[in-house]
Amino acid sequence: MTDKLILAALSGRPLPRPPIWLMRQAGRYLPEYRAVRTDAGSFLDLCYNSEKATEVTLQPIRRFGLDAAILFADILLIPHALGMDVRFAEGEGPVMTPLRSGADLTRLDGSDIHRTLSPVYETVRRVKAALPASVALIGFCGAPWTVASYMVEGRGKSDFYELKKFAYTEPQAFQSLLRLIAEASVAYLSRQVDAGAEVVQIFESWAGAVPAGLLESCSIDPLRYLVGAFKKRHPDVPVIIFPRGTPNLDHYLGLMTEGVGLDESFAPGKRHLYDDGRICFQGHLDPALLKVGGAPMEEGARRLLDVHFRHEPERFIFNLGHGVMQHTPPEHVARLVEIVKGYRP
Ligand code: 1CP
Repeated sequence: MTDKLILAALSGRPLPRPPIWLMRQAGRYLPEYRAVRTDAGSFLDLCYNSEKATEVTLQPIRRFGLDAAILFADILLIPHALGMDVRFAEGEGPVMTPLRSGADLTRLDGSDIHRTLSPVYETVRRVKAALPASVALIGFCGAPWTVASYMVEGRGKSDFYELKKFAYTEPQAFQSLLRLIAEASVAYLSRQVDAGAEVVQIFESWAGAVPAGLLESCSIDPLRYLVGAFKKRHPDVPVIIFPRGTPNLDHYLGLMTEGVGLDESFAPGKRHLYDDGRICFQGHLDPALLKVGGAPMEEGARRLLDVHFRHEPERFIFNLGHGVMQHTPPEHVARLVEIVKGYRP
């Protein structure tokens, strides 16, 4: 039997201590990441360089002794593999020529995504071979609505007007786009699992931007399709869904299979409203507290542990509510890991 705590948490087995990993645990806040990143060329070059992507995936594991590694890649590799001209502009985030109508969808081609994505699968194989036996390997993709937001807006951090306009004015073409992303994502996750991923996380990072009128058709239904198709192929691989910022968590719980990622806006005291005794809760320390460090961070972490773990030492994975912020001191991460690993119910 495996003694990976992340897998035990997701299958509801009792835990000797809370497991921990962090979203964006690899990244610019680590000097060793910046060193590899400088040598690698563009961000996409780094994602498709199996040797370097393996190295940056492993860096936070070596430094902090986290309980899971997350594959170093990006949710925007799917648009890239579908034929979009994704680039990562320095200081600006992702940029691509946007899809603004049904007619633009002819630019996409889902017939051969693995040709582009095969280096990612090689990274998964290499990471799996190098990881300590107690550390789980997490694969991931973006949820269709979130990935579509980048493809239609053409960039990150937007007001989502173009995305919503597409969804409202050409609902059928928009459904075709969501379906194309979902099908590519199932194939992509499936290959990650074949290569060694043991858990998958689906990032609905812009769940908070879904208007109520589009919630079911554009976020919930495409996710249900994605999870259902994935589970058909890999019934035993746990799935974590991260619907960041949603005020409608109850709508998502129906399609959750093993895990839900919570963000820092979720009040821990509300757990019982959503806890059906089945789902593993993951999260949800404010990333700003990790950057602040010291007593506020330690108190924040203990408060979460007291609520989620003390009364029921199972079905909880410690994480942040979102990714590690830039300029977070690595010593704060080390201290957080120490607190979480040292916590006893
Ligand atoms: O130059 C750099 O180093 C770029 C920074 C960076 C990194 C480190 C980007 C650009 N992506 C990543 C890696 C990444 N992205 C990982 C693997 C590493 C890890 O977690 O340790 C993962 C899981 C992601 C997932 C991702 N990419 C999400 C979902 C999670 C989230 O943050 O909500 C999203 C939305 C993206 C898009 C993206 N990629 C990069 C940026 C700056 C962004 C966000 C842009 C925006 O704000 O809209």
